[in-house]
Amino acid sequence: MPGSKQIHPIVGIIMGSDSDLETMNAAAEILKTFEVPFELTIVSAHRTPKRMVEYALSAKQRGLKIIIAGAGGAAHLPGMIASLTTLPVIGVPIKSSNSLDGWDSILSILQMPNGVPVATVALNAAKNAGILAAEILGISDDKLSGKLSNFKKDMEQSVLDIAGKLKTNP
Ligand code: RP5
Repeated sequence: MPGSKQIHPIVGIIMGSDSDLETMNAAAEILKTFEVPFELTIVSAHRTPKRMVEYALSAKQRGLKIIIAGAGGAAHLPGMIASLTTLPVIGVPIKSSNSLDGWDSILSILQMPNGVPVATVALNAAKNAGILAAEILGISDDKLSGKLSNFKKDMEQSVLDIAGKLKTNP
């Protein structure tokens, strides 16, 4: 469209199944708040391995700077993506229907071998994955860094407001 500005995604949000979407949407929502362009799709390490390889190998040349990958159970997606790209990968362990108690997913994503790191956030903590992605991008983007500072100030103020309302507050 004439005059319209094409916005290219710089964060890729991927997940092993559409059943992860409810959890992973939190990453998308917080990136929208910070006005960070992202793409979101399903890529399964086990069910679409060729798509996973294509996604990881093309990510950098397509302009992505960070990949957030969420998966549950035997959660190989974040680690396999990290093995195929030099982009930073943030892993979100998900307590899915096939997960015993979440530990399977946490350990599959966290306990990577030396040389292939995945920055693993807490169980189901897709919002934190989005914040971490924005913080990494904020290193070279002062405007984004300013938005993150305001986010932290707002968070602080909301806790202070709640504490101020507690009758037992000292
Ligand atoms: C994982 O298996 C997915 O990431 C998902 O968390 C889990 C269950 O997938 P579905 O059986 O719901 O498709 O690979």
